Amino acid sequence: MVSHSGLLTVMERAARKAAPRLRRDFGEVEHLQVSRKGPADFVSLADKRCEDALVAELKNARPDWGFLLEEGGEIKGDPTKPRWIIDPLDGTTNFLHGIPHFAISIAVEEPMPNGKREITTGLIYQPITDESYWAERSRGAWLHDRRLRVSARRDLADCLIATGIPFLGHGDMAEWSRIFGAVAPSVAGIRRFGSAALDLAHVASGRYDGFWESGLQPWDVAAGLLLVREAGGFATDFRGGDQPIERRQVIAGNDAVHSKLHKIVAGALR
Ligand code: 2AM
Ligand code: CA
Ligand code: CA
Ligand code: CA
Repeated sequence: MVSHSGLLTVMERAARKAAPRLRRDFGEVEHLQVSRKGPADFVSLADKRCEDALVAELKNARPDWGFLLEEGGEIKGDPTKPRWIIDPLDGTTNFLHGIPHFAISIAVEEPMPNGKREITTGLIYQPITDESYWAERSRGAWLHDRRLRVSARRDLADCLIATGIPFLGHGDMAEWSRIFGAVAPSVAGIRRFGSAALDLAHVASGRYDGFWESGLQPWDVAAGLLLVREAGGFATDFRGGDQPIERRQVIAGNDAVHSKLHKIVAGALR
């Protein structure tokens, strides 16, 4: 049994405090006010309420830390301190369609002595299943008190791969189609469940053998990337580099699956 740090206790408490409201809104989704941030880019009152609840709780616990929020944007804090990167509801489209596949994602980004900022702690909490995926740098990835490990499959023909499909006005559909055309005939199956955070949590837990998607925002992937790496996996951008957040591209999996997916993706890029 492992006990996580005080910081994760703070994060999990915030997520568990925000979750009942999210569950209640999910049960009355037909009454929720929904607006559009762009074509097919929906946001509901539930996203905002959840984000507000998380911010209030986390601000209380760490008053001088800043935030990067999907809905609220940037809230500046003490630049020498860590900041929170939060997606209050990853999988809004599922949520609005009554599909119970969505999560809260909270990551901590810390300033390092070399001037860079790195993700050091992550939590992905799935309110409907009450599953809490968490990772701390060098301390592994966990589902509650169970240590997570990426899958051991090495032959693509045995692999279940997750992806995200570009949607109206977002992402490069032609590029995605070329990659899909090359991946699909080589693997056992492809899934698109609509929550990048949970996709990465499921790569970390070995349910999926691999994942690729582009056009993702920092709050979609910050916690999930740490989970995959701490579970012994690889998570890079499409060129195999260590900038999946900056380049908004993710390929993830164990070493073998990652390298095979990377080869296919590289061949499909123009
Ligand atoms: P969101 O639910 O927080 O907006 C997966 O492709 C990612 O894209 C999800 O993590 C999702 O995050 C985001 N996304 C935004 N709008 C979407 C849409 N219309 N369809 C699918 N994903 C969407
Ligand atoms: Ca959104
Ligand atoms: Ca998201
Ligand atoms: Ca969201």
